Amino acid sequence: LEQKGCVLWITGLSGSGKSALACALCQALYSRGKLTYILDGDNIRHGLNRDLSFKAEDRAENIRRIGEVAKLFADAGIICIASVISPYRRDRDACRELLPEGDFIEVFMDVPLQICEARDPKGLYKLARAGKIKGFTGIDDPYEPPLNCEHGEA
Ligand code: GGZ
Repeated sequence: LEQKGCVLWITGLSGSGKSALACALCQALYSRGKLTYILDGDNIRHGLNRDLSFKAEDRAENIRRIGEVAKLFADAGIICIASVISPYRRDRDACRELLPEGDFIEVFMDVPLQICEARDPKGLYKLARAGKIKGFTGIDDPYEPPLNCEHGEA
């Protein structure tokens, strides 16, 4: 295997297109003969992280575990694509610290709440507005955009 592993960390609101970008990247890299693996927040919350809620400390633990798993994939020479809201800058920065300089590439889905909410692919924003989901990111829970992501200014 000639490939060197790394972590592509895609952060942004629900409905911003993180999973779609991860999928497109995975296909583009595959067609170039690269080995990739996607860690998707929504999927991992059904398995590895099914014990975690959406309160701040559980989001932090969710991100910590995903960061550690992503590092394992990178160590194995795989391009690991993490697509998770990861709303707290501190939690993302802690994942960055796990990897050698340059091996953690942070990508910000810079899509305004208004657009994510208009898309509302799973109807979750509607539920959050109705108060049926409490602590929904962007509605009544914070999202801190990156200040130092790898693809230009936030
Ligand atoms: C944000 C929530 C919430 C709350 C359920 N806040 O768009 P989705 O549906 O398919 O993906 C979202 C997913 C977020 O999981 P993450 O592990 O990426 O979040 S974090 O990084 O903040 O830990 C959304 C759904 O779970 N979802 N409740 N309250 N998103």
